Amino acid sequence: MQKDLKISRRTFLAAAGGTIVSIGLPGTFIKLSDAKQHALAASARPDGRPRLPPGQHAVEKILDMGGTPGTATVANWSVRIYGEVEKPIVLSYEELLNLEQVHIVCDVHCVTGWTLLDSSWTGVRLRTIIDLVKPLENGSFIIFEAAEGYTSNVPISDAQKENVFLAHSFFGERLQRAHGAPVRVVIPDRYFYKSAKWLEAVKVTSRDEPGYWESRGYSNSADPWKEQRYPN
Ligand SMILES: Nc1nc2c(c(=O)[nH]1)N[C@H]1C(S)=C(S)[C@@H](COP(=O)(O)O)O[C@H]1N2
Ligand SMILES: [Mo]
Repeated sequence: MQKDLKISRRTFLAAAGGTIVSIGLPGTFIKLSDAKQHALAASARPDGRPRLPPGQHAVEKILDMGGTPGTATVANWSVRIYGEVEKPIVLSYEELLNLEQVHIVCDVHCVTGWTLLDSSWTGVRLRTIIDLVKPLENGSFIIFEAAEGYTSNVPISDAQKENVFLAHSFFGERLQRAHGAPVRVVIPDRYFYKSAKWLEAVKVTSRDEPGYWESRGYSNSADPWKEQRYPN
């Protein structure tokens, strides 16, 4: 544990303040205080996994990783849930707010190396929405379709986890455009490229469809604790 921390800290310091090559816009690391790094070293997740996945560095604030924003506003946004389902639906922003709301505090991990701990979100569990459309038996994958052709994909079993959700608010305020407003996906336990911003549709499919980054050299499974950054 201690040894791991030293390695990750050295890597972190080397990157601190510098520009990193990212699969979005270039970002800048903001260094956590020594006290916080220390507290981090002592902590593990309730599931026993290390708080910081291997090769990740904690940052103070969420980074804007770019991408091409959608033009939807809360007034005209909607999400279509369709594909291998019994009952396809379209939900407006208002309809989303009328579903059961959850407040989730979670860590998010960008494949470029930064981790934001204890990020606070409000939204609706994806599971709640998947239950509404009733997937058919062959509905095994979820494809997120976002503005300007961005997509990401996960097995439906991942999408149904308790901590996977569509977010409309971040730390109690409406999501900013840069971070995916009106609504984005958040999948805390996968690298952040799975968490599509500017969400437009959720498609249930029988076959997997590798998404934007998944078909450009990044891992399809994207498990940060297995350090699945590249195809495995
Ligand atoms: N629509 C869309 N969603 C996206 C992206 C994108 O380019 N377009 N980039 C992904 C990547 S690589 C990351 S790391 C996160 C970054 O989210 P953030 O900018 O809110 O930190 O969004 C993901 N979702
Ligand atoms: Mo990313």
